[in-house]
Amino acid sequence: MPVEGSNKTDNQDFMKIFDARIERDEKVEPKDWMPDAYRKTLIRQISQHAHSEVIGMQPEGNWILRAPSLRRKVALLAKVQDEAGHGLYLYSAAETLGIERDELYQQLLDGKAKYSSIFNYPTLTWADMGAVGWLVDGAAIMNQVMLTRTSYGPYARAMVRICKEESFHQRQGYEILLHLVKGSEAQKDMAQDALNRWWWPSLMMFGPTDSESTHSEQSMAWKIKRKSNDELRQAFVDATVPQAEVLGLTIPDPDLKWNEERGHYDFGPIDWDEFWQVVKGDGPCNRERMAHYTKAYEEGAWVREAAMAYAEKKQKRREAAKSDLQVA
Ligand code: FAQ
Repeated sequence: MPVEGSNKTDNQDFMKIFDARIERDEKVEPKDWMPDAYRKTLIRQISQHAHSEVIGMQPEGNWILRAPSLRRKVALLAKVQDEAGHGLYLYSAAETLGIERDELYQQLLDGKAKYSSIFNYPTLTWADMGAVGWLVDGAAIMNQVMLTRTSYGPYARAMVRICKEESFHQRQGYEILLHLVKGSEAQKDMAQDALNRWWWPSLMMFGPTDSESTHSEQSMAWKIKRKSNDELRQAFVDATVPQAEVLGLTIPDPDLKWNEERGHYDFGPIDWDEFWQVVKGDGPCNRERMAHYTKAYEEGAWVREAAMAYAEKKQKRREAAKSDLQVA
């Protein structure tokens, strides 16, 4: 594989081939030449995405033991396990770009890598399991369906499977709320309260407005992103408002209104100060999430060591068998 910076003329030629590939909508694969900045952008985005899936297990994991029935417990357990699996596919996709998984973990532990702002909010009641599935997974799907068409092959392929699983997650969340709104007044109030708390943070998940987004322009040019943060946020609002109507719940936004001319819902201003505060580590649960992650990482050291020792033993056996064959 040609190395960037090895020769200026070569790199210009490789760049032309790369640009033409993007232009033709062909996937870039791990062994293809790619600009260093493209590789770095993907490592950043895919690893942040992986970290989000893994840290994202915490708010719901918190309710597995308190699920109100066996059926709910089984569904929630399966969902949380799926999120772990998504993290693993995504770490594997990031590794194809030439970075070790341990380094990715370390970046998260050192606070150098981000994870989605949404997972720094607390899950206070059972209705939050409904709201997280409906809104958080709903927002994640909106973003990830676009990413099934991203230009980097391994990321695009991981997204196809992840989206299928996320759509089960979204439905299980919506179904929890559907059940609650048909219940007692107290249950309906619990569902409304969860929507009130999760609505705005869910809109923030799509990232800063296009005018404030540092990476969007380049990522769109490279077809890593196919739709902008604001486009996706709007699509999410348009898809979610009718779902809230079916639930008989009120979206906590007095400015929310159908705009006939635009063919979209208008919605009120997002509190970007809150968003940046959470992103910078000062949200309601940032410290708790990282403390839990760090503890789990440290306590899992023996598993990683055992897996490495087993892999080395297998490798040695394979090599011994190979040299026996050569002698024979
Ligand atoms: N939280 O220039 P942009 C899930 C940062 S998966 C924290 O617009 P970009 C499944 C951004 O990194 C949820 N930071 O950035 C699930 C950048 O900072 P940097 C995760 C954020 O990359 C459900 C800076 O702001 N999904 O939920 C956020 O072009 C339930 C400027 O932003 C993905 O990661 C944020 N919300 O666009 C699991 C999808 N937004 O890196 C469990 C893949 C922005 O320069 C339970 N990622 N920032 O230091 C993407 O599509 C993109 O990375 C965006 C951001 C759209 C998130």
